[in-house]
Order: sequence, then structure tokens, then C-alpha cells
Amino acid sequence: MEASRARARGQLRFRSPLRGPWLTSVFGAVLLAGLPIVIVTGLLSYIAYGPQFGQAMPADVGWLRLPQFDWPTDPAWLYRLTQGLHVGLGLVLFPIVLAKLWSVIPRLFVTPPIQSIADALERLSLIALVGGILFEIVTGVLNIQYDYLFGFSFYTAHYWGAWVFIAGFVSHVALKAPLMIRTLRGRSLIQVLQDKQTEQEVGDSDLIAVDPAEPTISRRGALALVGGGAVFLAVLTAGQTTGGVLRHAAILLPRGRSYGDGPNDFQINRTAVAAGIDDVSTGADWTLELLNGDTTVTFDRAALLLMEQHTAELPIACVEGWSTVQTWTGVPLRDLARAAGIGDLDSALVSSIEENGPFRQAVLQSNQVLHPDSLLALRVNGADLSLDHGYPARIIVPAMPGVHNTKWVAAIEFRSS
Ligand SMILES: Nc1nc2c(c(=O)[nH]1)N[C@H]1C(S)=C(S)[C@@H](COP(=O)(O)O)O[C@H]1N2
Ligand SMILES: [Mo]
Repeated sequence: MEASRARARGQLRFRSPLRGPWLTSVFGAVLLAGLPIVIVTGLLSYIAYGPQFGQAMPADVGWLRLPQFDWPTDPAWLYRLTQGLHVGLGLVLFPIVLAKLWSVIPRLFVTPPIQSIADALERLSLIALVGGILFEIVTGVLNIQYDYLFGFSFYTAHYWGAWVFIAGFVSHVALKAPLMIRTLRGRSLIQVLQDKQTEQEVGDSDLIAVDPAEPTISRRGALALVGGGAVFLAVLTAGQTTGGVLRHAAILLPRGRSYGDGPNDFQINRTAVAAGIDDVSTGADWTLELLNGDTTVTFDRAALLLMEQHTAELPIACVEGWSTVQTWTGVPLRDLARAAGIGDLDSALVSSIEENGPFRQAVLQSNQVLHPDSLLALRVNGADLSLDHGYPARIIVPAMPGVHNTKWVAAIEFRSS
């Protein structure tokens, strides 16, 4: 008696006749298919940043240390795919997350909220699940919208938030998957989509309203509304990868926008002005230093242009999800390693003339230096690099996160193993 009155609180207040275990299970199934992809690609992005060099953020993750391996250089579009999926799918699933929350809302108003220990544990996992996903969406969207808006590091917050969410997600799936599968078997999605039905689901679930109101939309209409929301977000997001006209619709990713279509008119994350780069430091006096132990070899731009040039079509793929493929020409990094006299290459530290800024240095793995398409690029699409794209010289390496393609390179230190 007590328990049923308690349940009825939520059931009385929320009166939509569409709520019920089946509707919740449909949204749950979509999220169960999509969210693992967002989780795995997110963790892969952490690994791609090179935690073995201490340059993934946060650097120290204690016992949450992920398996570390050399991020591949083939296929060249690998990070473009994984990070495009992470950001793209993360955005597209947002309407489904909201719909799922809407569908289970009566459960949040059950009183007393905790009736047993099992109940308490489930509630705790729900806090991690719901709090975690909302936190990840909010921090993710703010990061692709703005530069450093946070008082804390976006990466650190997003990484720890991810683990809170993963813990909630895994326990929720373990608890609810059997019920979800059973419920979905009970009613065919095709049939629901064919009918204009609005009548309530049957059963004793506390998601089903005891005092239902008149429906304002059919069940298939509700599904279409949520699906339409996801498609709408997909249209708003696709341009981050496709470029062209759709790029202008990618309003959630304004920082990956490009203007015009000349050889250098493509996305710029950090402009030369923002990085404090001027014509003097990049002018005739600019030199590139190659370091190998105690020896230093110096090149000016003319000397670099006299070396054998190699051209490759490679993407820049930012952690923010946007990417663009351009045709780069310059000196293969492995030729520079040879010029520096390095024997058994382990890694290379690239430094920019940029004095401040979190991305003025990057460590490259040996496979990233030795790949034949890995370049110190001097030109792009047949023209000299523009100042914003890293003139006099920048790094471009297949499949590497955009952030490590250092612009305005000043020095490369080759390290042997
Ligand atoms: N020196 C320096 N290089 C840098 C950056 C930077 O802030 N400073 N930003 C990186 C980031 S985050 C990306 S995504 C790419 C973008 O390259 P683009 O501006 O040529 O498109 O440059 C990378 N190289
Ligand atoms: Mo980036």
C-alpha cells in the first residue's frame, strides 16, 4: 500500500500516455548502440595525443591509465574518422538523450526516493550516468564553440567526467539491458511506426501514468520528432567534415570555419596574430634548427626549398571534430632526421617560434617522423603557406591529431633510443 502510493506520486504528476517501458527501451537501445562509439573514440583520442610522452591531458591519470601504443600513421584519415565520430555522434545523440530523460522522469519523483540498499546503489549509478552525460555534453559543446572559457582545463574535466559517465553507463546497462530486450520483444517498432496509436502501454511499470492526460502527439509522432531532432543536428554537424556549403550550417563548430576558397583559405584554429607571430620572426632571418645530441644543423628557408620536395594530400583533423584535406608540399621529416645525422630514432620534439600557448611544442613518435608522407610543409595547394597556416614551415603528419601539426616551426630535436 505504502509503496504503491509512493510510486503513484510520479505517476500522478507526469501524465503523458506515451510514457512506458517500451518507449524508454527504444531510446535506450539507440543510445546503447551509439554511446559506446562515442566513449571508445574519446578514449582513443586520449591515446592519440601521446600519453607516453606526457602530452595527453590530463598527464597523470593514476590507475585509470589506458593501454599506451604508438598511434598509427595509416590510414591517413584515421583520426579524422575517430574524432569526427566522437564529436559528430556526441552531438547527434543529444536529442535522444533528452528524450530518454523525459521518458523516465516520473521515476525521479518517487517518494521516498530510496527504499532499499539496491535502490540506493541504482540511484547512485543514475547520478553518475545522468550527471556524467550532461557534463560531457556541456563541456564538449563549450570547447568546440569557444577557446579557453574554462577556469580549469577542458581536457582534464572532460576526461574525468568521462570516467564518471562510463561507470554509470556500464552499471546501468548491466542492470537494465535484460529488461530492455524483453520489453522491445513485446512490441514491434514497425507496427508502432505504421499506427497512429496513442493508447498506453500495459503493465505495472511506474513509468505508466495512472491518471493519463489526453495525448498531444501519437507515439510514432514522438519517435519522428526525436529522430528528426537527431537528423537536424546531423545536418548541422556534417559540414565539419564535408566542408563546402554545409560548412556554413555547422554552427556548433564555428572555430573550424573557413572563408573563401584560395589555396590558403581553409580552417584556422589559432591565427598568427593570436599566437603573437609577426613578420619579423618569420622573415628572412628565420632559420630551422635540427638538434641531435650536442650537434645542431641550421637551415634557412631557401636551403629547405633546395632539398627534394615531396607532395602529399593529408587531413588536418582537430580534436574539436572539424577536419579538412589539403595538398601539402615540403621536405620529408625522415630526410631532416638523416640531415641531422640521427641513427636509431626514438622520437622528435618539435618547437614553434610561438612563445606562449599550450600547443607550441609536440613530441612525435618515430613512425610519425619516418612515414614517407610526414612533412615539414613549406607550401600548400601550390602556394607558399600563409602566416596563419604556419609560414615559414609547419609539421603535417598522416593520421596525427591536428594539435601536433605544429605551425611556425623553429626547431626539431631528434632523439635516439
Ligand atoms: N604553434 C602552434 N601550432 C599549432 C597550434 C597552435 O596553437 N600553435 N594549433 C594546432 C591545432 S589545435 C590545430 S587543429 C592545427 C590547425 O592548423 P590550421 O590552423 O593550419 O588549420 O594547428 C596546430 N598547430
Ligand atoms: Mo586542434
